[in-house]
Amino acid sequence: MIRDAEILAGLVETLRRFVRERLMPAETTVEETNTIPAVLLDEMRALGLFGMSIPEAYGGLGLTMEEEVMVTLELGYTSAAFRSVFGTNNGIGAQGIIVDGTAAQKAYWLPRMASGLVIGSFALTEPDVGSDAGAVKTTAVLDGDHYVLNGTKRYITNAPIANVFTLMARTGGPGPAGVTAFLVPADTPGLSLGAPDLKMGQRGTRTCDVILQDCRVPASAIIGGVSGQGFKTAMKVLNRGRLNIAAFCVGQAQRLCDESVRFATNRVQFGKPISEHQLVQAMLADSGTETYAARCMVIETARRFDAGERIIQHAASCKLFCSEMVGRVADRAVQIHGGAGYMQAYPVEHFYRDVRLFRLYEGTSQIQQIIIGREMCAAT
Ligand code: COS
Repeated sequence: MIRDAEILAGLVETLRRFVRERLMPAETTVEETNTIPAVLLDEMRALGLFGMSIPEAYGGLGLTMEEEVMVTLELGYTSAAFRSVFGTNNGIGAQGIIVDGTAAQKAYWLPRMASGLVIGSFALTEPDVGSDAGAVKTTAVLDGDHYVLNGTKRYITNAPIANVFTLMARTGGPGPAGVTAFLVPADTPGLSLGAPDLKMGQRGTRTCDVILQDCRVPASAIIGGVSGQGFKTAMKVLNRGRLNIAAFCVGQAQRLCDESVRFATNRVQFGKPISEHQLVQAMLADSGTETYAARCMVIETARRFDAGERIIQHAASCKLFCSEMVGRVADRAVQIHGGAGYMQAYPVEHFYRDVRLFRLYEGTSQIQQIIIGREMCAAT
């Protein structure tokens, strides 16, 4: 749902300019320094990027899903590291509070997250708990009016800069029904961070372990105030997150298509630009077509989301198709660039590494297939 087409067009245009004039020129610096320049973080805060999907009542822009998708298509045109710094505040770091939080939790945390002064993060994965998210081993034991948390969370995006974690821990018996979501401030005694993870790509994105050793949080830190609901909260958060990632993948694919066209029209071989060679045109055509198909499906699913439809299957389909699609597009982009595509002087080199993660996090492609298959069978 687009509430006001003119306002959205203005926002999209502003972000398009910001991406092209401010973020794209900084891509090489981010690659080299593994850090996002502080001045750009300030500009992101000023543009409201940290609170895009947080309701207006709490100081955010309150974008609908369709609006969020249109904006994300633009943001996907540059390095994924930029998205990851504000992405958790709009997505997995804040959505748990938005969908299931108490009034007090929303009133306290959301305005702080919307302004970007507080960074929210999402801690579900553990050393032994990845795809089987209902098997969380981190324990939360009631002691008076507090819970005592013990365990390790792994590969947690933005953990090194986070102020608060939506953290899933076990309060009850085995399986998803025993999992509870807590809001754990990063400065809680007993919470510490592991060494920074060294990753294949997405340089500038910070991840590390979050370690809990007798970390005490009040019972009021439970999202929604009811224990045993944490797995469902996490899944609801991921439904939306998967759609957002899918839209981001489309933005990345569009950039890769444009880089491929630019290179192919300038590179001359056998006496003419390689864009005039049919085998290169075939690669461009496949990438352009897949990017367009992916764009259509994310917009369609966002509309369904805004209409209140059950979109579990469609969000998983978007995540599956778009993340696999951008992998193919990145591979072709490197191929079209030839030897140049393997060189760091060309952006396709790091995009190729960066996009590999989209098939893994917020549910692997195989998990998306399981979700889609289950939903299809349940619907008959
Ligand atoms: N949206 C809303 N509710 C959901 C849901 C979804 N997408 N998926 C499951 N649920 C609900 C179910 O309806 C069920 O509720 P009831 O107990 O009321 O019936 C409950 O949650 C348990 O679901 P289920 O039995 O399907 O749980 P499983 O252990 O079989 O989990 C999958 C299934 C594989 C879907 C889940 O573990 C998953 O998504 N894993 C991937 C985790 C992931 O993405 N990790 C990345 C971490 S963040 S980077």
